[in-house]
Amino acid sequence: MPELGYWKIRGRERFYSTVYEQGDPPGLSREAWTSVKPKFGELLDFPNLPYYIDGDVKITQSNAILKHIARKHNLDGETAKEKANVDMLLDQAMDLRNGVVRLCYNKDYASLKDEYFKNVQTSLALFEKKLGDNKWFTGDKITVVDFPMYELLEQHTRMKSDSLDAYPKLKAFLGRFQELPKVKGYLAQDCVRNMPINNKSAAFR
Ligand SMILES: N[C@@H](CCC(=O)N[C@@H](CS)C(=O)NCC(=O)O)C(=O)O
Repeated sequence: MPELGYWKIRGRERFYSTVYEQGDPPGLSREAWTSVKPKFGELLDFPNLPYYIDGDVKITQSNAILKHIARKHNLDGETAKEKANVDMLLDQAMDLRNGVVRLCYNKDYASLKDEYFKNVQTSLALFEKKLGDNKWFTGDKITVVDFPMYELLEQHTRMKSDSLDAYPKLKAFLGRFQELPKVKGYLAQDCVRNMPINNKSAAFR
């Protein structure tokens, strides 16, 4: 079974999971990972978290990992147009993630939050328009993109419960995704429900 190495925070897919837990405050030690990271230099070209080891595929970079898993499960789009959309949306989702991660790990989270939610409207409106009347972000068939998009949009509603109220299509997408039987079963597990989104050093977990 493939191995995913990551922090003890929310992750995805069926895998053999190696979790690295950050130390508690005040030290917030990253030693669980940094103490073994040099050893990973023998296995990985660019040691980092997450890493993914699947036979002779040994990779880091979140989107490379997602695309590898997607190709194995035919979730990377069918036509050239769909594949291009998948690639674009994965990077677009990463841009959204980087913005929200910057906020969540900022010690001034409380004072910056309103400004963040004001500014993110432009981005949410574009995702709403892109989704349109499609079931999934690239059309009728679910692709890998729908996974990080679910994760990110759901996180926004955790941070601010009404954050998708102006985006009925995004809201319906969240409902549709979490009703998929396998997703529903996955999300119902205590270990998933109780898994924080961010590390202990974050202001919003
Ligand atoms: N571009 C990389 C970023 C990787 C990254 O920044 N990982 C963070 C956690 S999200 C980390 O703690 N890495 C451990 C390290 O820097 O050694 C990706 O998308 O995977």
